[in-house]
Formats: sequence, C-alpha cells, structure tokens
Amino acid sequence: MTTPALLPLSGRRIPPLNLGASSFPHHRATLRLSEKFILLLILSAFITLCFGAFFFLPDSSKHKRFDLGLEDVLIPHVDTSKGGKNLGGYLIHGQGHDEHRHREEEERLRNKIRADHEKALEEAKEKLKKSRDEIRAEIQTEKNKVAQEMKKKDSKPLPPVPVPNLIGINSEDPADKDILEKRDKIKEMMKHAWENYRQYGWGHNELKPIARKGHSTNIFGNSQMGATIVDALDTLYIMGLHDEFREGQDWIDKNLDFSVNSEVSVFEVNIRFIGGLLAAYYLSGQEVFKLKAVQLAGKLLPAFNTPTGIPWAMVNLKSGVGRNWGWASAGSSILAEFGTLHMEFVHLSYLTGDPVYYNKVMHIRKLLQKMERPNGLYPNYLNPRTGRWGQHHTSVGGLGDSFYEYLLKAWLMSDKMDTEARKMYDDAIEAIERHLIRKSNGGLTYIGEWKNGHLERKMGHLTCFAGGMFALGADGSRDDKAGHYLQLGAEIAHTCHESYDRTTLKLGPEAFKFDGGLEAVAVRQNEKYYILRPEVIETYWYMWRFTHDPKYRQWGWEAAQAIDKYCRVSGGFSGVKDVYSSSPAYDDVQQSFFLAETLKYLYLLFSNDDLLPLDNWVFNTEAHPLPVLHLANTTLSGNPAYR
Ligand code: DMJ
Repeated sequence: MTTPALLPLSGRRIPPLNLGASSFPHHRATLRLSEKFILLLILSAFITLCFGAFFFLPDSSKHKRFDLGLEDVLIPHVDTSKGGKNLGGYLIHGQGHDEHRHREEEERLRNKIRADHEKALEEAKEKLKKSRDEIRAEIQTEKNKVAQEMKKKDSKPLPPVPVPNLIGINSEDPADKDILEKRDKIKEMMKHAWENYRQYGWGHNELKPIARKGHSTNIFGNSQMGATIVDALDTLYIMGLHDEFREGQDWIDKNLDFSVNSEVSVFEVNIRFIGGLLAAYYLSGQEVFKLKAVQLAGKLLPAFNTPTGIPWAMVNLKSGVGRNWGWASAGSSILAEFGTLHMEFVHLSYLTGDPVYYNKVMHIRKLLQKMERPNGLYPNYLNPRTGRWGQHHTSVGGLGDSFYEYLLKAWLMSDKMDTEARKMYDDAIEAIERHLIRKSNGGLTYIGEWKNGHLERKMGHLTCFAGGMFALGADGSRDDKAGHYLQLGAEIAHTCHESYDRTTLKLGPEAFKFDGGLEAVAVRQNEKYYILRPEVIETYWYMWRFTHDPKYRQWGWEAAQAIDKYCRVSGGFSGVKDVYSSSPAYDDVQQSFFLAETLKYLYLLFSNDDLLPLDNWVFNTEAHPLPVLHLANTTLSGNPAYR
C-alpha cells in the first residue's frame, strides 16, 4: 500500500493528511463553546436591562390613553383569572380601577425587575471573573448531566440469548520453562505499553511514547474514545492482567460515550471498538461491553444510507452524515472496509435478536455476488452511489485484504454452515493464485498487486497476514487441496520472514519488492518503516498452530526481541522510520493494534493450543476473538444457509 507523503497510520487504507485532529480542532471547539456561553450571559443581562429600562421611562401610555379618551390601563401581567383579556402578555383591565393600587403594583414590578437585572449583572460579572478552565468545567458538568440522562435511556437490557460454547478462556501455563519465560517477557512488554499509556495517554486514542502525551489520527475523528483501552482489553484478559482489565472496564463504563460530534472510520470503529467490546464481553461476561457495542453499532447504521446500501467510509457519530475518503478512486468506498463488517454484525444480530445488522452485511454480499469481476478478482474500489467498480486495482494487502479474510471467517464463525461465504472465498483464492501469486527468481513466493492491467511485483507488510489465512482455510478447501494451502501459507510465512531477516533491525519494512534483482527488500525511502504491525507474527502463530514446526516460535521470538530492542523507549513502544538504519528515528506513535494484535499473537505463540482453540474461536481482523456461533436453529432472516 503506498501512501501520499505520510506514513499510513493504520491498517488497510491510505490515510489522508493527519492534522492532529485530536487536539487542535477539539480545543477550538471548546473555546467556541466557552465564548458562546459568556456571550449568551452578557446578552441575557442586556435584555433584562432593556426590559427594566422600559419601565423607568416616563409613562407615555397614560398621555396616549387620555389623548384617545380611554380609561383603560395597560399593565404587564399574565394572570387572566381576574376576567381581563390577555393580549400578548399584557392584561387589559376595565374602567374604575384604583389609580393608587396601580401605582403600587407598578412600583412593585419595577423593584422586582431592578433586582432581577442587578442579580443577572452580578452573575455575569462573577462568570467573567472565572478562568476559562472553570467555565469549561461548568460546561462539562452540564454536558455530563445530559449524557447521564441519555445513558439512562440507552441502557435498556438486551434480550437474553443462549451463550455460545466458550471453551479455552483459561489454560495451564506452558510446561516448557524456556517457553514460559518467553511468554512472561511478552507479558512484561504488554505491561510496559499499558502502564505508559495509562500514565501519559489515558482516555486518548493512542500514546506518543516519546512526547509522553495522547495521540490520535483522523480514523477516530476528533474524538477521545480511548481506542487503546478498548483494543487492549481482551489481551489483558487472556494474559491474566485482571487489575488492568478492571481499570479499562471502569473507564469504559464511566467515560465511553458515542454521542460525539465526530467523523470516524466505520471500518476502524467496527474492527477495533465493536470487535474489542464484543470479545471483552464474551471473555469476561460483563454486560457493559455488550451494551456499549450495541450503542455504538446503532451510531454506525446511518453510514449504510446510500443509494446501493454499500456504506460510506466515514460517518459522523452525532449527525449520521456519511462520506468517503477524498483520496479514494471516483468517490468510491473501499473493499477491505465495507467488506470487513460481517463477523461483528452477525454477532450483534445474535446478541440483540435484531436482524438489522445481519441484513446490512448480507445485502453487501448479495450485491457483490451479482457484480461482474474482472478475471474473477474483486477491485478495491466500489462507488456507493452507482454500484460500479472504480479503478481496477486488486490487492490482498492494503484496501483489499480483510475482505477475503472475512469470507473465510464468516464460514468458520457459522460453524461451517455459511457455505455461500466459503464458496466466495474459494473462488476468490483461486483467482488470486492464478493472477497475483508468483515465485521470484530466488525462489520466494510472493503476492503482487494488480494495477492498470499489469502485476506490480511488490508485497506489503499487510499482505503477510495471508499466510495465516491460507493455513486457516486449508481444512475444508475445494478438491481436498488442504496440503496445497498449508504449503502456500508456509511459503508466504517464509517470504515475510525473509523481509525481516534482510534488514538491519530484523524488523520488516512496510513494503518490499521482487524486481530488478531485488528480493524482499524495500526500495523507496517511504516504504522502509515499521509501525509495530502484527501481520507477520499473526502468520507465524497460525502456522505454529497448524504445523507445530518450532521455526515459527523461533521467528516470533526474533521479532519480539527486535521490537524490545529497537522500538522500546521509556515511555512505551514506538514505530521506527527505517529498518535498514542502525540508528533509526522514531515515529513516536504507540499504535493501539500493537496491544490488540502484535502482543496478543506473540503471547499465543508461546501458549498451549488449548488457549482460545481455533475450533471454537474466530479472531476478527484486529485479533479480537469471537466464539463460533451454532446457528443451525437460529433464524437470521435473509440467508437460506442459516435457516
Ligand atoms: C490492524 O488495524 C488490522 O489488522 C487491520 O485489519 C489492518 N491492519 C492493522 C494493523 O496493521
């Protein structure tokens, strides 16, 4: 995946410019709010003043009255009980009223208005004496009150559903002392990442481990939604870091609020937040996670309001207005984004009994099935207005990858009932093998990208996840080609290991070439970085589970040591800008997926197989484990495969 100018901060898309959205616009928005509040106070004091002044003016109405020869008096009043007529807040009384009583009444009203007006001025003066922070705190208190009210409304209990078979949440320690020591080291790295985030970035989406402050990117809009907390929860849980898990749960319970005026990535919020919350719910049984996941999912639904039902890439959580990334071909949505919702959305329908989520993702599938596919491949871009493909680029890396992954995982998650998904996966993988997978002169198997009618001989770090996917899909493959796909997985794992081994730091570059005599090395400067990504370690772990070849543990350990040596700083872990340099610069970002995925896969690599066994759990693309659903007797409207 290539990026205009900046490092891709996350995942499978090309992020547009990161303008530090977390701090600056938010700060400005808060300032505007405080200023508006003060202006309003001054304005209300001014209106009170004018209103009062009206009564201190000479009573011209009397002259008018005599001029007109009327004896009625106009008295400001709203009480109609005495039989007068109320006209615009003024009560018209008939003749014969005592002049003296009126004067007294007028005097009483003037005094009251004067007192009110003085009080309002005093209050305004008091407000102006307060610091900006105090005013901000008062505004926050008001906002919290409103949020609490809304929370009460949103917290309706969900209908009970049969809990899926949750096997292997706990497991014995590995018997081998050396393996246990390695696993303890990974746990220590997790503690270091978590504790620094807690100290310097708590509540922010991510951490800047060198500047020691919070960090965010445009995928989270201008929100502070604690992405690292949500993403890390299940890793903390399976590592037995229960105090840390409870801290996270407490923050989520009290602070995670989705009624924010923030434009977020539907894909990222789904895989990190909904996936993270659902996994935390299944592992711990704590209802709060389920409720939050469902509340958040409701906020994503407006993204599907497009002419085709293909969702927008981004949605404003408050207004529900959606749009696509400016950089995407012809206003298109991205295959790996709208095609990576299935697992989480099926679980949401399962847990709520509401088919709305399931119907949304099945609609996408049906639409894709009807479309013509060039060479049997799915292009990365699809226009949600016209339902037509954008540029014919195909990739198993950035922009395409997890779409294929979710076809396979939809089948696995349905207890292998969703044969329609399996067929789509098999068809797609056959086309990929035919058109995108090649062997280099040096004998390395790689997956290229199809662009404008030719194959680009370049593979991304992101593409390395595919080794694990091929191995995971081997069992149940068409024509009994299980051995072939396991072998393909092993070859991809080997190539990706080479991409690590051929660097100075023994960490893999973002993209590497197989061209002009070069094999598995990055050429362009802006492809030499490593941002704590998990995909290579993910593939090692799947290959370990399916083969138990000790080289996968060895390769995983090499990567863990390199991360600890070159990415660890006293304030956490940072990405590095050049894996070919012996003293690389840091990018100063501790990505949330480092805690969600990289450290989790490493921990699992040095654990026994009965911890989260693959027959019972399916990991979403952010490594959040979701249980297999036995849907044979469950009605989820729309797909005969489930009936
Ligand atoms: C993660 O957010 C997920 O794995 C996603 O699918 C793409 N890649 C990043 C980490 O590299």
